[in-house]
Amino acid sequence: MTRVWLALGSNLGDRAAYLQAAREALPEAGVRPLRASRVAETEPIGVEDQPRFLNQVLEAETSLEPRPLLDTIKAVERQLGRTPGERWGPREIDIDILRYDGLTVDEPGLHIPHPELQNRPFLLELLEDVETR
Ligand code: PH2
Ligand code: MG
Ligand code: MG
Repeated sequence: MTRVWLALGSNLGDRAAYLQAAREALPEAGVRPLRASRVAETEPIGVEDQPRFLNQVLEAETSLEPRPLLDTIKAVERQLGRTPGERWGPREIDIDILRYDGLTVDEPGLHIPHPELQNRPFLLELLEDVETR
């Protein structure tokens, strides 16, 4: 089992329900949440003209390797009804890998730790918050 940290984000529809649905769908997909941060409402970063996000960080364990984990969380996003949209644009549910154990991965489409981590202070705050749970 490996310890991973995931970011959940939603800024379309019933945002809290999408976060909850993600937390509930992950175990069946082989990703078991251990601790969840508080849910934060955050100003959109990147594309600014879009609704505010709800974001949350999960600490989880999984036996999936990084690439299968990525494929799995993408499948969960689709299962929950994520519709295709522009990069950094509005989305019903986004599930990103922030950290995978202490591993660094730089492959097409798969970058760990999450390359935007240092540019999104709320993610750093939520990573700290999850430690207090
Ligand atoms: N995700 C993005 C782009 N911008 N802004 C906030 N506040 N929260 C996000 O999760 C977010 C974002 C692309 O994944
Ligand atoms: Mg994202
Ligand atoms: Mg994503």
